[in-house]
Order: sequence, then structure tokens, then C-alpha cells
Amino acid sequence: MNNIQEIYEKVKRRERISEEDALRLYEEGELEVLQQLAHQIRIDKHDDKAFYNRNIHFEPTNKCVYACKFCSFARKPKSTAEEGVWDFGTEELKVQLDKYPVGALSEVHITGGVHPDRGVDFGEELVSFIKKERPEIHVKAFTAVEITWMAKLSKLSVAETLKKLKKAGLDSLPGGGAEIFDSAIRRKIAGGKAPADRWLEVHREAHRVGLSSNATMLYGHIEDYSHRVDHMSRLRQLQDETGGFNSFIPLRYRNENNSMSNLKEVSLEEDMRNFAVARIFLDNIPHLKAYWVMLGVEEAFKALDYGVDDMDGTVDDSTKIYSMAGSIENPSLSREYLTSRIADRGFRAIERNSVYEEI
Ligand code: V47
Ligand code: SF4
Repeated sequence: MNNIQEIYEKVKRRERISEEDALRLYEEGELEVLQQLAHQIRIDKHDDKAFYNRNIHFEPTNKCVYACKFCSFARKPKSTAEEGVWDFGTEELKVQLDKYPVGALSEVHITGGVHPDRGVDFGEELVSFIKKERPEIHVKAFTAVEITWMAKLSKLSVAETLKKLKKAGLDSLPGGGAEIFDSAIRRKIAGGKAPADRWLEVHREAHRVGLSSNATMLYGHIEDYSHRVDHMSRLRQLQDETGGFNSFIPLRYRNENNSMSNLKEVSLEEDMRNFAVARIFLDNIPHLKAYWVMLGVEEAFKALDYGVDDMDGTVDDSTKIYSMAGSIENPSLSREYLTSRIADRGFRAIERNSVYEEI
């Protein structure tokens, strides 16, 4: 087994590190060294660019057939409007879109609860509605868990479901639903939802039909470092095979209003360590995203020094998933603010589209 100095040297030579190496970096790596290594890798890949986009989220429903223990957002399918449940369709989507003049948005991100009665037809309806109203907007919609459910309800294969959605205008898949792939941990925190192999298979199939995607990792709950390494390793393998992932997004577990609220949230230092190790280990996924809505604005800017090159987007107060879990209320950042704060930290703010072409 390599000692920590040998692993540092390996990283400096840009050799791929093993799972064992990554585990050792988590356990024994000095934060300052990890920071320097991750930073050099991000500079090699992206120079001093820090990407963002102009996006909103649309969350069609918070009804969900699953009951993940970390989730503060979902409600039981039979809950009533008085209990805070919503079921939105194209009418509400139109109200959202109409708030923005043409050209003011480049992406709509759609995700929500797994609705008991909504199959692929509903997905097609939402996606094609956006394309009809705003053909220039990139539609990044439906996690692998939502796709799996739609396919089941509509009695279609995953490939057929993805092809139908793509034909309706779907452009890419978001990275949600990945949580943590290890089966024992996943079973404990994410109940009966799509297992790891299924999540990976949906993304493999998406890449095969020409849809790129992102990948997340929910960390800082009951997993240990070996589970994080296993998670990233499975993503690295799939990326070697398909090349279809655009970005990796670590999501720190937030502990308000859910069934695991007894757990403490991890520290800022732990977040930074995690970003740095992810940047070093995932040598084949081009972008590393700090989703400021979840992480906190200051924390996300800080992460730019630890390998992160992407801040996600303006968001404009359009998501509830994180505020319900204890994160920022009414999350919204202006382009001007993002740009000037990124510059303050010594990086160059670059507006991108959803597949990281510069605008
Ligand atoms: O899969 C839910 C996470 C994800 C909590 O692809 C929680 O660009 C922390 O995937 N604490 C959905 N995390 C959001 C998501 C996402 C977000 C931004 C950008 C992209 C992208 C994808 O939210 C879920 C789950 O892992 N989540 N509850 C919580 N209490
Ligand atoms: Fe449902 Fe997603 Fe929440 Fe799990 S994380 S309960 S699948 S909305």
C-alpha cells in the first residue's frame, strides 16, 4: 500500500489513484496539501474559470411514493393541500416561465417527488411545453429514480422512456437520486427506491441515447469514507465507459425536518476535504460543482479553492428541497453578485450553458 507521500507524488504526476489511495487521502491527507493538489488539477482543466448559469428549478410535486429518511421535502401521496402538498402541471410551469423575458434563462431543472400516478406522458407534457414556449431553454429533467418509476408505471423499458422524453425535448438528466450507492447504507436511508445498479443503468442508457447527465453524492450522514470512495469509483468506471457525465455534485446532508435530524451536520473543513478528494479521484469527470443552495453561499465560494469550478446557477427562489431541510430560505443570486464575488476570490466568472459551452 502506498504511504501518504507516495500518493501525493502520484497525484502530482497525474496518475490515476486507486480506491485505497483515495481512502488514505480522506483519512490521513493534510487539508492544505489536498487543497493545493485539487487546485492545481482544476487549474490544469479549467484555468481560473468559475462557471455558473441562469436557471430555475420546477418541482412539480412533493408527493412521493418513497420515504427517504434524509428527505424533508416529500409528503405521503394521500396527504392533502392543507398538509402542504402540491401537484403542479403546465399551468404552473407557464406562470413560472412567464416571469422571465426571452433570453433571461438558459436552463430549467425539473425534479420532485415520485408521484404515484404520473408516468412518462406527464414527463413528456412538461418537457414539450417548455420547448414549445421557449425552444432555446435547455431542459434538464428527472432523476434516474423518477425515470425508473415513469418507465414502470408506463410499462416501458428505461431506454424507451428516455427516447420518448428525448423526442419531447429532454436535453439532459440531473444528478439526483444517487445518494450513496453502497447497498446496506442505501437501504437504511433511501428505503425501496432504485438501487445503485439501476441508477447507474439509467445514466448508462441516457448516455447511450445521447443525453448527458450529472451525478450527485449525499454525504455526511451514516456513511463512512469507504462508502464515499466506493460511490465515486462506480461513477468513475461508468464515465470511463460512456464519457456522458458533465459534473459531479457532492451534497452535504442537511438535518432539519427529517427522520435523521438526530445526526449532526459535518463541518466546513469536512466539506472542503470532500471536494478536494473528489477532484483528485474523479479524473475523468470534467466539472466539480458546489451547489450553493445546499452548501451555503460563503461555503460555495470557499470551495472554489478546493477543486470546484462550477457554482450552479442563479436559481431565483425556485426550489424548496433544501430550504425545507434547513438551508437558505428563498435562494436566489444575481449574475452581478455571482460575478463580482467570484472575481473577489481571484477567479474569472464564466456564464455557461448546461453542457458547459461558454456563453
Ligand atoms: O437526490 C434531499 C438531495 C437531491 C436532502 O444535476 C438532500 O445539476 C442534503 O440532485 N440534505 C436532489 N441533500 C437535488 C439534486 C441536484 C441539485 C442541484 C443540481 C443538480 C444537477 C442536482 O437532493 C436528492 C438528495 O440527494 N437531498 N434531501 C437533505 N436533507
Ligand atoms: Fe421521494 Fe426523492 Fe424525497 Fe426520496 S429524496 S422521499 S425519492 S422526493
